[in-house]
Amino acid sequence: MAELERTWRSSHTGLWGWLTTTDNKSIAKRYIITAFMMFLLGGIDAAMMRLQLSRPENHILGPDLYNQFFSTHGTTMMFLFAVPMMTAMGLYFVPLMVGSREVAFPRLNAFGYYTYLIGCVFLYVEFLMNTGIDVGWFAYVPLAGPQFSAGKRADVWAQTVTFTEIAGIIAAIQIIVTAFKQRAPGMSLNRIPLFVWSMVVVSFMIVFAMPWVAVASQFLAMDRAIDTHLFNPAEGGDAILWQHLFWFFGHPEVYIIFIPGLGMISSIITTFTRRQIFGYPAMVLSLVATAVLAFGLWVHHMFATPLPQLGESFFTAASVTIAIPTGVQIFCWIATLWSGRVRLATPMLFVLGFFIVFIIGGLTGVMVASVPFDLQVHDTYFVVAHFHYVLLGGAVFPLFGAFYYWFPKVTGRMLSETLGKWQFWLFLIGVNVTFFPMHILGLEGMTRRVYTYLAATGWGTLNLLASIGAVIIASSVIVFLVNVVRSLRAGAIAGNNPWDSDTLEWATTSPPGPCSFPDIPVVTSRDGLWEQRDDVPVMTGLRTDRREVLVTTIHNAEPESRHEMPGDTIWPLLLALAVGGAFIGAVYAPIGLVIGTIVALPIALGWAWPDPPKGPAMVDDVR
Ligand code: HEM
Ligand SMILES: [Cu+2]
Repeated sequence: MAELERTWRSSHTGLWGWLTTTDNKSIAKRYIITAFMMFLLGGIDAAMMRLQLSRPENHILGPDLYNQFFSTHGTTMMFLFAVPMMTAMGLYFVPLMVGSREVAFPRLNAFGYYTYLIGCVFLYVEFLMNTGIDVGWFAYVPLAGPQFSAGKRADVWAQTVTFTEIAGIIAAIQIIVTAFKQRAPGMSLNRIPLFVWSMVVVSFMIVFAMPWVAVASQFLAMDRAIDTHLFNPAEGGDAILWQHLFWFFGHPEVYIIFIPGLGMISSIITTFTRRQIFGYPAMVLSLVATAVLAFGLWVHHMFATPLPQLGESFFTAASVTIAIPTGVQIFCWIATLWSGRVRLATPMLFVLGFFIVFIIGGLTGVMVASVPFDLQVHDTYFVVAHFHYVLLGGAVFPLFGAFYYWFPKVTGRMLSETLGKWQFWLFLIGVNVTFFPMHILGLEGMTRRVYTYLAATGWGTLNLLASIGAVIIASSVIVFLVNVVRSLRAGAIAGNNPWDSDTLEWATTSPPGPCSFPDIPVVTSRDGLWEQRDDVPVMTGLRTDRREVLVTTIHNAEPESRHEMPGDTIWPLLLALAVGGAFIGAVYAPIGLVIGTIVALPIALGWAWPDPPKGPAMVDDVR
């Protein structure tokens, strides 16, 4: 046991240990904290916009700064907060929930995180240098092209996106391989916790969706840097092509953000009703169906472009259809809540908030799926209201619920329930006071992305209301931060399984030790810990002097082989710096990409160089 701890603990101490660690829990924790900081920064952007819009003819920000604020806010929230936060939760909890000691590729995992971090720093440093992006979060050409967007702002957008795409794809690969090949023995496909399923589904979506925007944003960068004219109609390019490429990624992106939220909801409902979710196969199949359908409706973002009537009808139909699998899940949850005894702890409150807010967003979604209605409200605050209801309802409510639920596992201490309830009510009220009036503003014709409006429009009162709502949201987030700080210092000690949950992450200590599981648990039913209580059967046979994980078969999770994980190393950080230098350099001069690549090559070689052998190998004896 002591040897096992030593093997998995970081091989260096201090700063060097911090920079070289590849432990998935450390990396995921940094990911979560960084993504939360991005939520706070994006929130500050939003607060500035609400300040500017609180009165008619206000001149606090001015048009140029307002453009930078909404673009930075949207890009931060979508690319630097929501998706990375979700994948980070997956990187922390998927291995624990399937009973494994590590993610599949720990070094690559560290590289992914550092790439993401560089992207975050890059965006905000540029913002401070007055090269903040001002092309919105979807950078439409020709506006973002070389003809209409001089300077570096659109390039900064293109490269920020690239960083997060790399990190996202890496995280997705980790999650897929960990969930399919490293599950504890006995966790057959039909015993995988629903949160893990949601992360697997989302990871496949990431793998299919993100390359599109990565390629598109590079095309944009090339159009701008070396005149490729891919999106320039005057030279045979196509501006609408940008919209197709972007939204073929962009629509699935929204589902990538909230499907993990659905998984969190399932985990929380299971625990706080003490019931398995009603209709497990239906739940899993709905997740898969949502993912597949999500790739067939991107054109509903483009109803205002010239489209054949048949195309419009098809994409309307597809957009309405996707409400069905989500509806199925909602009914399964309601059935579960109906049949169980609900404990209204804070995580469960956020689930109820999710129901209210997400369903309103879903209903306005069905409304804008209809072309005549969409043409009326396109580019108005009605759409801003709609997508904030969906994103806050589908992602942020579940996330806060998940924070309250899993905080004890990650830190070993409970968050305060009293503060939790305060936070919840402030958040629920704040979100509705901020965003509900925007529906009306949109119907009255207030367009999005305008830095001010005339008093004669009569929009002042509702805008002031929305701004007051933003203050309430901010106070809710402050309550959360206070709660976290207080709990870290003096919160109640959690113990292994404070909520009496069923899944495997609760079988180990809180926080989990360096090796996560001293012994690999064996799964005998979907009820997990509820069936076995403190007496979880375990498997032995992994070496204690090496970082070994158990590899199991995809279908039934039968032990197949042992796999040794590489040790801690500095190479991922160095490579991320080199790649970061290449991309950022490319913004200022195309040659930067070449120099960065040349620097990256020897680093990649160093990374690939085999570690010195650690004594003779042992025969494979897990079977
Ligand atoms: C926390 C409270 C939030 C407030 C008060 C807020 C407020 C705003 C405001 C005022 C705008 C600009 C509207 C305009 O001028 O067109 C905006 C745009 C946007 N917001 Fe938020 N927001 C919040 C949270 C979020 C979250 C959590 C997400 C995503 C996960 C998000 C995603 C976006 C996007 C994608 C845009 C569009 C940017 C663009 O037009 O390019 N927001 N938000
Ligand atoms: Cu969409």
